[in-house]
Order: sequence, then structure tokens, then C-alpha cells
Amino acid sequence: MSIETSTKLATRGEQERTTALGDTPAETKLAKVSVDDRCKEAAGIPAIVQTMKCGLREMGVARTTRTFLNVNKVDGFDCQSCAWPSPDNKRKVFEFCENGAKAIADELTRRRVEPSFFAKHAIADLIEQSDYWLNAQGRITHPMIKREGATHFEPISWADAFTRIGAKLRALPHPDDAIFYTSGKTVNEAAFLFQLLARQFGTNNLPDCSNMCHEASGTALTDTIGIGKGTVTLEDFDHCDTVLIIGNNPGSNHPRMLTTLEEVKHRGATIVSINPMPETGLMRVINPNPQDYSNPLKLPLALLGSGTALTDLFVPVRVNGDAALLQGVMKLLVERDRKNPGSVIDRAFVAEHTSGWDDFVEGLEKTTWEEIVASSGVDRTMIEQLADIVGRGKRMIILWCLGLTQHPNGVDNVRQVVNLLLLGGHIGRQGAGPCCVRGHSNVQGDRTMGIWERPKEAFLAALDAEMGIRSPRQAGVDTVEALHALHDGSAKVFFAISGNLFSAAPDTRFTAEAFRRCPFVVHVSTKLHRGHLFGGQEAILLPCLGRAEREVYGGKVQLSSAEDSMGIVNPTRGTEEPVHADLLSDTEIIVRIAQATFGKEGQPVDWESLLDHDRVREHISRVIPGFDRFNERLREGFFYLPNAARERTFRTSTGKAKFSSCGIPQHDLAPGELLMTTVRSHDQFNTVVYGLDDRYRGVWGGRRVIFVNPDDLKELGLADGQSVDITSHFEGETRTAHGFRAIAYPIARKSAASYYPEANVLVAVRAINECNQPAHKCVRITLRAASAAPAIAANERPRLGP
Ligand SMILES: Nc1nc2c(c(=O)[nH]1)N[C@H]1C(S)=C(S)[C@@H](COP(=O)(O)OP(=O)(O)OC[C@H]3O[C@@H](n4cnc5c(=O)[nH]c(N)nc54)[C@H](O)[C@@H]3O)O[C@H]1N2
Ligand SMILES: Nc1nc2c(c(=O)[nH]1)N[C@H]1C(S)=C(S)[C@@H](COP(=O)(O)OP(=O)(O)OC[C@H]3O[C@@H](n4cnc5c(=O)[nH]c(N)nc54)[C@H](O)[C@@H]3O)O[C@H]1N2
Ligand SMILES: [Mo]
Repeated sequence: MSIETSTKLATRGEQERTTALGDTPAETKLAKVSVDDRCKEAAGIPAIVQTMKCGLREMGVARTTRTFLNVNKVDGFDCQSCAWPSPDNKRKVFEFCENGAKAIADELTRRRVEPSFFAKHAIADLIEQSDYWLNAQGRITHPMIKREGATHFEPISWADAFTRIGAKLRALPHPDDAIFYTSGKTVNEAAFLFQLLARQFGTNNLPDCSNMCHEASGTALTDTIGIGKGTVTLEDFDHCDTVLIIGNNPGSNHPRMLTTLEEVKHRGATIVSINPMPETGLMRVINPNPQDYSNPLKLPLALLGSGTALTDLFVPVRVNGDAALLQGVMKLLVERDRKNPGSVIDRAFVAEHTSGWDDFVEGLEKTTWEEIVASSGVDRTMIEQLADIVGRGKRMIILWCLGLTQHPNGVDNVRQVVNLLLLGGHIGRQGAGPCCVRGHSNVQGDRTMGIWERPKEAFLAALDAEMGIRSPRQAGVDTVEALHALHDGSAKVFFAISGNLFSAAPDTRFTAEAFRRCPFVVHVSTKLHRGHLFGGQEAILLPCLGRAEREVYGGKVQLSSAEDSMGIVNPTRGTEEPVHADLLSDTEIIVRIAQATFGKEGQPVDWESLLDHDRVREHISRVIPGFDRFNERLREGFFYLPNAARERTFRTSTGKAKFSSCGIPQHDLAPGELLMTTVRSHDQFNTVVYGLDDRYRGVWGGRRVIFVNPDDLKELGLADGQSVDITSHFEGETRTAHGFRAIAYPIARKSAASYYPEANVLVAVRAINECNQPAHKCVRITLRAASAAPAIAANERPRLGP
């Protein structure tokens, strides 16, 4: 079967046909791409310039100053960008990064999407615009509805919108016909209410962005160490001697981590980066510490230097080669320890705290070096070098992100990380452990609050006892199952609070069809996105307050909370005047919909009382372990959630930490085939495209690019800069995306990378791993010279150079 994502993109008319199928339109055909223009180091002056430029452009002077001072402060708001923690005791004047600033400015922009905008632009025309253009139109200010058969969105009052949503939900034959999607932008209090709404309604259909993000990590960690989270804290970075960074691009996605890494480096610890791409932020960094912005004496010296080289060993693993690489390292370590017992393996730890050793070692012995080198794309000498570093380490942290999880064997990839840590006893020891780098600022908190399609009985029982409801026990759908349910027509209502499942999902054309078939789609959003435009027969768009805006109820500014990547619950309190007076908070929208669905009283839950976050937290404190005295502790500052694995208590099926025997993938690429991964640029937050540049990779003014190793390009008979069509291959199906610019780039051989969400058309919806996570980072592709130049999206002018 062949699924063409666009036919010939020579004319506007033809582009319209493909964008109507869901494809992202090309933003420009003249992207200047030059590897020479790549930044040699992360942060430094360009980061400060960008930070100030986007702050001032979007928000003006007063708001820029105020918000930049309030972000990540105990009495301010928690940055809505990534989940990297803020230091416990050393919080600085400016505790944020360039990309945090972009997220804040993007949320508090002075631009507005008002009813007149929707009257002017037909939905069919909006579909022609790029993601960048859609987001750049500004904040949505009024509830809007697209009625069945209508060409435009039109305004609807809040009251009518709630009544309509309540009526649609009540009219469903079965609660499981509704799907309740969330992304990690919601705070804990809103997340708790959202899952309560779904469960009182009678369904566990609570898919979330986590299903596409760290689902593999949660699954592997729960299986092997008994908790679905990492164990390290920021303090551990003060004590580690070795850090392995696998499949993460912190320079763009967790820039504040660079401060931590720079300190680690200055202490003399060894840092290894395992990545098909030599990411700028991993290689060298100049003064990522924004504290110095306020120190006129320190600033020039630090900024003008050549910065700190971070990575001691860069391992250019090929895409999906990590399981094999780690297998090779462990094979060497076990052999070395056999020759010199106790030199590498922490035998006491292994004996006392682990299970599964014999099978694990047998698996290592069975794997041949030919398989390891072929699958990893790394030669034996470099694997020996890596084993030397790991073998020496007494306190090792392994830090990973999506480069490990979004693979067909994503769960095994993370199990391999655990195997390597267990070998040396690097868990429950100061300065050591797994560090699963989470994405959205509160994605970890959402799961803790019960946003999960497969909740545990203990959670449901506690929720029922506290709230007086009877939660369903049958598992709900995750995101991929939700897409199938929408596509086969069994899902009748899709309700999303934050996020953009449409653009985040794999297989864009399948997803577009799935959304089109859904009779009723509701999005609670701050900004306009493509998902709003494909929503069902009838669609409602509800605008809400963002993280930085004041939420007032009963005369009281509401305090909220968010859990970061290290299990720390932080207070967050919007400090800014809302961008429009009619906006409601996520919390209030959930409460009003619950009242419209269950009747004004909301029985048995007193929904009206839940507009007060203190009341919500009282319930949370009695339902979720670790939240006792929630209100008091949040007002005192942040607090750590319990983490038994950190104390070497492993709540697994064997009562011990588990070694796993993991197979390694055999790719058997045919001549001309490459494995493509999908990545974020420096100018986006997930599906939200802030700009068209990717400074660190030297890409300017366009996103429709594919990075390929120069030797592979040569072998394929393609030139650097040539326009190419990409075809993906999955179980006999092909999908083609047209008009990408090939870039000769120092990426590992037989690997390629392009940007998400433009490349999502190429990811098959059935390409998933054992926890149903889409394999967004492992797509088998071929390239050929483009059949035609891509058309340019409306309203965007091509631009040359930075
Ligand atoms: N500014 C900003 N911050 C963000 C986000 C954002 O979009 N913008 N997104 C947030 C979210 S939700 C998340 S989950 C995180 C994502 O954070 P990351 O995981 O850093 O995000 P990606 O851009 O997907 O980058 C994946 C990295 O893995 C590498 N990689 C790709 N395939 C492989 C592979 O097979 N093996 C190895 N070893 N490496 C591989 C890529 O080269 C890249 O460096 O960031 C969060 N923070
Ligand atoms: N090919 C490919 N696909 C991927 C990935 C990849 O690496 N490659 N990564 C995956 C990952 S890790 C993730 S997390 C998902 C991301 O999937 P999502 O989390 O669903 O998507 P986002 O782009 O973060 O959502 C952006 C929207 O959230 C809304 N929003 C922002 N702030 C708020 C708020 O405070 N309240 C409300 N109600 N709405 C708000 C805005 O309208 C904005 O348009 O994508 C996944 N898809
Ligand atoms: Mo994510």
C-alpha cells in the first residue's frame, strides 16, 4: 500500500489538496542551510540577545522585566517550558533560560486571535497556513464554535458552550465513547480535576502526551526498579564522577541543565554524550548561568571566553543503535570483572539487591561483536573507550530523553540503562542513578495526579473513598488506541485540555481522517493550532489562562503546583494580568463542564467547592501518597515526593531491582535505506513553532529539511542542498513526503533526522513499542530527488540568511 503525503507540490492548488489531508504546508522554499553557520557553543551572547529580543517583541518592557524576575521563584510561577528542576537553595535573580523566555513570551504575547479573525479566515484557508503562522497570530480570547457544515468558527457564550458540551457527553450511549486528552501544561490541581471528571463520568479514557514521550521509561523503570521515575536529584550532580547523556539535546530542550553540566565539568567529572548528532549544547557551552547577567563585572569576561567543553567522549551511535552499544559496554565490563573480580561490578550490591543476573549474563554472552558493531554503528575501539570510562566511575548518573524512548524497542533501551547502572551499584548511592529527563513542565505531575488510562486499583479505591464516586475499573485508551477509536468511529467525543494531539501524533493523514470522523471535538487552548482545524463535525474551542497569568477565585489568587523531573513539587502562582478579561482557568472550565454534565450540584462531588485549589489539594492529600499536609508544605515552598528506589527499596515483582536480558535490533537496511529520527529545532516547543531558525544546527528560515551524513548523500547520488522526497517503509506500506532539503550534516552513518511535526506524516500509526508508544525516532526511509519544488505557505516570505 502506498500513502502519498503530497502528490506534486508544484502549484498552490495542489498544495491545498495535500494540506486538506493533514500535511503541514512548507513555510518557505529558500531555507538557507549551512553547516558552517552552526554555533560552535551553546548559550553565551546570542542566547541573551534572543532572550531579550523575543521578550520585548512579544510582551513589551514592563512585562518582560516582571515575568523574567518571577519565573521559577517560590513566590512566582513555575516555568511552563521544560521539567528540569530549579536548584533548592541557590535560586538566582534570573532563574530561566533562552527557551523558557520564548515560552513565556509566546504565552503572554500582545497579539490576539479575536472573533473578527475567525470571521475573516475560513477554516479551509487556515489549514493552508504553517504551524508557525498559526501560533504567531496570538492568544485566543473568546469561546468559538464550528457548527456542523460551517466554513468558519463563530463565537459562542461560555454558558452555551458548557451546556452544549454537557449535553453531548450525557447523550453518549457509553462513557467510553468519550476521550479525555491532556498534555503536561496543566498544573496538578487541574489534572486532578480532569481525571475526576472522566472517572465520575465513567471512563478511564485518559490518554496524554506522556504516552508519546516517556511511556517507555515509565514502563521499564516500574518493571525494573519499582517506580516509574528516575531517582537522582540535583544534589547528586554535586557528587557524581561520571555522567552519560543519551538521546537528549539539552542545549535546546533543557538549557538550564547546561548550568548543572558546566558545574559537573568544573568539578572534574567525566561527561559522555551518546547521540547520532553532535549537538552544540552537548559539546561546548558559554556561561549558561543567567545569574551572571546581573553581575556587570563577571559578565563580559565569562561571555567573551571560549566557554567550557562539556563532552569528554562523543559516541556517534547510529539511530536506534543504543541497545547494542550498551550491550557491548556491559559485555566488556563483565569480561573484565571476570578477569579481575570486583574491579568493575559491585558484587555486594548485585547479590543483595538484584535479581535476574544469570539470564542477563547469558544474554550478553550470546550477543556477538559483529551484531553489536553492526547494530550500534560504533567500532569496537570506541566501545572499549566507553567501557573504560564507565568501569572507572564510582558514582555514575545516566541521563536520557527521547532518543532512547521513541523506538520500537524503547522499553528495552531503558532496561539497558538500568542494567548498566545496576552492574556498578549506581542506584541509591549519592551522586549516582537514573535521571529520566522529562519533557513538559508538569508531565510527571499529571501522571502522579491520576492522568493515566491504566490506573492502579489502590489509586481508584482511594479516589472513590474520598470523592464518593465509583470509578470504572476497565482500562481506558492511550493515545494510539485513541487515534484508532477516532478513526474507526467508536469514539464520539474528543475533549482535550491543553496539547495538540493532532500534530503530535504519528501518521498525520490517518490522524486527520480520525479527527474528521469524530462528531464532537473540544479543545481548551491558549493558542491556535492545526488540531483545531480538523476537529470533527462540530468543534468547540475554549480559550484559557496560561501558567503566568493570575487566577483569582473568591478574591484569592489561586496557588497551584507542578512536579518537576526529579519528583519535586513546586508552588506556582500566576503573577500577570490575564491577556483578556473573559478568559477562564483550566480549573474553572473543568468545573463548569462537570456541572453541565452531572447537574448543577455535580453530585456526589461538590464541584463548586473545587474552584478553590486549597480544597482540591485537601482531596489530593488524602488520595495520593506523599501529599500529606499538601497545603501547608506548598506554602512553605517546594517538597520532595517519596522515592523508594532511592533508598534501595525496590517494589518490583521479585522485591529486588531486576536485570533484564534485552535483544538488540537487527536493522538489515537495504541499499539506499536510512533510519530517520525526528527532532525538535531550537525554535519550537513541541508542536508550537516559535521561529524558523535552528541556530545550533545552522538552519535558517525553514524547517523542511533532512540531515544526512555527507558520505551517505554521496552514495545516494544526491547533492548537499538538493530538494528530495522522503519515502518511509513500514511492513509493506509506504508513505511519501515531498520537497525536503537534504543537508550534508555530521550525523552518524545510515542515519537521518528531520523535524517534528513536519515529518510525522512518515511515521506509521502501527509502528509502536510494547507500551504502545509511537516509534517517532526510528523510521526506515529512502530518498530520491524531488519531483517538484514545494509550494510556499500563504503569508510567509522566504528569507535568506540569519
Ligand atoms: N525549548 C524546548 N524545550 C523542550 C521541548 C521543546 O520542544 N522545546 N519539548 C519538551 C518535551 S515534551 C520533551 S519530551 C523534551 C524532549 O527533549 P529531547 O529528547 O532532547 O528532544 P528531541 O529534540 O526529540 O531530541 C532528541 C535527541 O536525541 C537524539 N537522538 C535521536 N535519535 C536517537 C537515537 O536513536 N539514539 C540516541 N542516542 N539519540 C538519538 C537527537 O539527535 C536529539 O539530540 O524536551 C522538553 N523541552
Ligand atoms: N515525530 C515526533 N512526534 C512527537 C515527538 C517527537 O519527538 N517526534 N514528541 C512527542 C512528545 S515527547 C510530546 S510531549 C508530544 C507533545 O504533544 P502535546 O503536549 O499534545 O503538544 P504541545 O505542542 O505541547 O501542545 C501545545 C498546545 O498546548 C496549548 N497550551 C499551552 N499552554 C496551555 C495551558 O496552560 N493550558 C491549556 N489548556 N492549553 C495550553 C496551546 O494551545 C498549544 O498550542 O508530541 C509527541 N510527538
Ligand atoms: Mo514530551
